This record gives sequence, structure tokens and C-alpha cells, in this order.
Amino acid sequence: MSESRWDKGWILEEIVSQFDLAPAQSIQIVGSGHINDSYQVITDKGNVFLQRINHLVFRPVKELMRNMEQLLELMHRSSDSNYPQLIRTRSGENMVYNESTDSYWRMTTFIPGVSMANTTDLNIAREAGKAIAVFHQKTKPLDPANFYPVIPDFHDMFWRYEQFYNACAEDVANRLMGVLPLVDWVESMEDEMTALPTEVLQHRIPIQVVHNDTKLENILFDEKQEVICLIDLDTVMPGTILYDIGDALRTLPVNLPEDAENVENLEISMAITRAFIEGYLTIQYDKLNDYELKWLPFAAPYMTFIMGIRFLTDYLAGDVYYKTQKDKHNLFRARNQFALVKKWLELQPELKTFIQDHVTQNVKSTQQS
Ligand code: GN1
Ligand code: MG
Repeated sequence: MSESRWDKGWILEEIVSQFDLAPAQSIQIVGSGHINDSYQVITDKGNVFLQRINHLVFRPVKELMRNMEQLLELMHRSSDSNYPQLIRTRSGENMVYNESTDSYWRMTTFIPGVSMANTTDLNIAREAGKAIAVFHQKTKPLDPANFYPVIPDFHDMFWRYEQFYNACAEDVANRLMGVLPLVDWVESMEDEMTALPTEVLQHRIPIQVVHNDTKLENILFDEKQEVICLIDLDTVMPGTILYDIGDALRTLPVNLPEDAENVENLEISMAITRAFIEGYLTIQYDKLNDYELKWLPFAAPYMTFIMGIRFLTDYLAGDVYYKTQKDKHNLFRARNQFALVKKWLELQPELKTFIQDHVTQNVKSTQQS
């Protein structure tokens, strides 16, 4: 059992008892998310997954659940779906609100599988790329207007800069002086980092329903290294496919976790990067427009930078958004992500050539067939 405040006394048991399932034998904390709290509940009739939804982050909780229901309905309609089933309460609701602790809870079936923070296995990288592409293929026909933006402008760098400047101006935790060189560097990157959202604003890069949190940890594999499903569906909402490609690349080919402090040892594997992109393009190649292809190499530095600026903003704001486990945790995360951004920017020419060659080959093979 964990030490979190939900485990004291009766709270978890009382919440579990409101869902329509067999009596619980035990409740164990699972997962490593930065936002919600997750538990596995063991019952006579199988295991289920219980989550407390952090409603300070996901304020429109009802809309969040509606997004999730719609997505799961879509996935279950396709015959290969391994996505979890939502478990309703005894009165038929899709979540429980616990008044005495002001907390929201939902439950799904528990899908056993393996998830990892990064990989050195080309097959895993290729399968991850394919899985994200399949997800995009399935969500493409959905009307983005039917999916509520539970965190508006989530991956909009203009908005992230605004929040960052506010945090600097307020400096509530009195930490700004300690990070001035980093803050200066972030400021100097603004034009380069807002070029992609400018293309989005000009409708050159299409908006569709995407996952928005495709770090490798959110892709569940079975023991044969095949993808079971994407997990952590809270941010499924309008976005661009580049956000998902970029967030996967932010994690999958990198040798150290996102909070590693020894940033001088960070490395990005180009072989893994290529395998992931190849996997993605096998499924989605002819669906990408010219702008998406043009910006594809930049997806990785973009998403890595957005995480960096978000971590730094939270550090300046006094660690109010992400869970932290140690002093300066958010600052270590930010430094790590920014070190990776520099590496990704160095790799841009190589990545562009790779994608260009890939495109040329694909065009040739389409012409021949
Ligand atoms: C958060 O809760 P978790 O760990 O799945 C965050 C993502 C970041 C991620 C960084 C709603 O996700 O955007 O990519 O941390 N989710 C939200 O690891 O902010
Ligand atoms: Mg998440």
C-alpha cells in the first residue's frame, strides 16, 4: 500500500465499493504518472484499474470522461481492440465523486502488459511507431469539435511561453535568480520554437484528435513485443500528429529518463529514431501533407522543448503542477529536456535527409506499383 492520503482508513475501500464489481481483496498503488494516482484492485473476478483524476489539472472532469468514453467506443468498434472497458458505478455513472475528500475516481478493466521509459530494441521502436500511426488512422475520421479540450492550448508554445513569462514575473518561489542563464536561453529560443505553432495557426498542419501524451511509457506491450494499446487517455483531444510523434521521440531513443541529472551522459539513438519513424510512415505515409512531412524532423525538439519549458515554469511557480520526489526535481527535468533539445537540433540535418530519402523511395515504389 502506498503512503498517499487516499490510503488512510476507509477512503479507497469506500470508493471501490461504489463500482459495480466483485468484492475487492486488495488495493495496490501502481504507475508512475506525474498527475493522477493509480491503483490496481484485485477481486475474485479479475483485476481492475482505479484512478483518482487530478481535477486541479483536468478541471472539466465530466468532459474528460466523455472524451474517454467516445475514444473507447471507437476502439471497441474495431475488431482488434485491446483497449480497457470502463467499469461503471452501481448507479450507472462513469465515475465517483467523493465529497468528503473532494476527489474524482474512475475505473477500468486492468490490462496486464509491459511499459518502458525508453528502448534499444529496433523492433519495439518500429512497433511503437506503427501503434501511434494506427491510433491516428482510427481517430482521423472523428470530428475534433466533439472532443473537449480538457487542457486548452496544451501543446501550443505561444501559451507555454506566456505561462513561463508569468511565472518569471511573479517568481512566487523566489527561484528566478538561481536559474537566470537558463531563463535567458529559453527566451532566446522563442522564435525558433513558435514557428511550428504558427504553421498550425495558419491551418497548414491539420488538427485532428490525437493522444497528446505518447511517451513510450504510455504504450503497453505484450511479451511478444506487440503493442496491446496506448494507455493514459486523459489528453486525447484535438492536436496534431506531430505532437504524438514528437512526444514518443522525446523518450524512446533516449538512454536516460527525463529526470536524469547527469545530462552530459544523455544520448539519442538515431537507429531507434529511424526505426520509429519508419514504423509510423509504413502506416501513415500517404496521409501526411507536405507541411507535416516538412516539420516531422522538428517534432522531437518541439515536444522536448515544450516539456522543458513546462517543467521550468512549474519549478518557478513552486512545484504546483507535477508531482515531485526531491528538491529541484522540476529543475532537473527541465535541464534534462533542454540538453536533449540541443542534441535534437544538431540532428536536424541528418533527420531531414533520412525523411527526404524515405519520401523519395516511397514515391518511387508507388510509381512502380
Ligand atoms: C504528464 O501524468 P503523466 O506522467 O502521464 C503530463 C504530460 C507530460 C508528462 C511528462 C496532463 O503526464 O503532458 O508529457 O507528464 N500530462 C499532463 O512525463 O500534463
Ligand atoms: Mg498523462
